[in-house]
Amino acid sequence: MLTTKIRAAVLVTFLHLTSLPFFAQTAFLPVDYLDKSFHAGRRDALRAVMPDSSVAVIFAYPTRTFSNDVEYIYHANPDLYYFSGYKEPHSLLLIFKDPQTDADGKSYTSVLFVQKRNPQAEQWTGKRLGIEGAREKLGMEQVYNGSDFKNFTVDFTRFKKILCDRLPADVPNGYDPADLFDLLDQFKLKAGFTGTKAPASLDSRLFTELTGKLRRIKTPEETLLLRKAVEISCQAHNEVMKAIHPDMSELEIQGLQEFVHKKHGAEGVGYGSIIGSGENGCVLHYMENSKTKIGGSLLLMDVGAEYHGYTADVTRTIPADGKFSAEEKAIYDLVYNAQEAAFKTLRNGSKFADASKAAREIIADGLLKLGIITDKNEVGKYYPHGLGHHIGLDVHDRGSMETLLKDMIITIEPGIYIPADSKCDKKWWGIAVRIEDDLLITENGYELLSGFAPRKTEDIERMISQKSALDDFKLAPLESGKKKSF
Ligand SMILES: [Mn+2]
Repeated sequence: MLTTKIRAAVLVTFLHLTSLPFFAQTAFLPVDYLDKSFHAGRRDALRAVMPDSSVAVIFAYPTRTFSNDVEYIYHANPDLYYFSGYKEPHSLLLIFKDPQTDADGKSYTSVLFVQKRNPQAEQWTGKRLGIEGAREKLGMEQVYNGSDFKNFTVDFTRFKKILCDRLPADVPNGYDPADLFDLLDQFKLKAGFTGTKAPASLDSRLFTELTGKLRRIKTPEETLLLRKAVEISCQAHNEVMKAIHPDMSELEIQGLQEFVHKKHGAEGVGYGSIIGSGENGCVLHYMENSKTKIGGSLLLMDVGAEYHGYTADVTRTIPADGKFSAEEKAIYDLVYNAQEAAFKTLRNGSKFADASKAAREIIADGLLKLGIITDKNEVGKYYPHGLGHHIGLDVHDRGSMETLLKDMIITIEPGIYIPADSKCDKKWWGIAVRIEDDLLITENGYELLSGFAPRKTEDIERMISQKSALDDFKLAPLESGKKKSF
């Protein structure tokens, strides 16, 4: 990767370049993105529940520094994507409850401010949709460059409610006079902020509530993308099961998981992949994955593919040596039974608290019987987290799940974690088990979307005994690794 210092010099040389040939940008691209009618439908659905005289204001997420002049791979704000399909930074979407009229007397209900086309910048960071692209590809009627927001006549003070998420903080003011910093700045001026104090009409609680009500119920298009993300994730887990060997490293297993994702077109992961062998599995969000040899203990893998923005969330815990020990199986079966008990409660209209209670009861009873705890109230020591959450454009997707409804897609993920030095027989030390599945709530029950990857101990052992195409994937040893001294 080149640095921006070189970039500045090169820019001068290539100023005459406008854009890449058209065919190079359209051939062999995925064809199953959400359609513009989906996003238009979501805007209509939001407008239908917005209160009278209100406007929803949705800013792009800021870009983030990875190192020096290198940025993290950009992730779009899920709300902005959901309601417009726009995935670029430095942008702003307005959605109005009541139709507005432009200077030509044309009525509109939403406005998108996009990143301005810039051939020089696009040569470095990729093609921008611009005004025309946002009109054609996203079907947005009112589209302007971000630089037009400053003089755009919208009097935010006349709305009874300005619905918006928490505004992004610590946003740097870059060289672009219409970057996110400026958009935020101009919004605050227009909306009547006094210093950092927001006007009384600004309501992020209601924004969260209304968008959560929409986003927690998946449309058929979204369900299809989530099904795909989940199936890809399961296939990755299965391939690791087949290929696993105690000599492997945690990083290597992460690589195998993510290789399968990408082989199937998943652009990334929905969260940092968690590959914890032995006691590392006790760290709930362990992402270092630094152990060079997983050995023969249990391996906890919490890895989910993100496909076209929608992320799976699947955890499997497997014996790296191919066979669960008696202690490992005892703990595993407890988690499995807890998960099954939770599954049984699920259906349209059921209470998530009932699923949580069912799972917690089984784990508490089981730990008591095994002598790991002496009082059921101690269960939280070894099962310290909740039972599940929505998935979608965020891995912890927005929306209440107090009452489960048809077409929600949720995870059920009980776990037991027994770190060394716990106050129990040391034969249990270092055992960590989580089983996490993704389920579609239906009228009378649920559909297990992640059933592609085995969950029962005997099925996992059978999967591990299978051959993997990756068994024969051998790389030459590193020459630099042979050197013993400088
Ligand atoms: Mn989860």
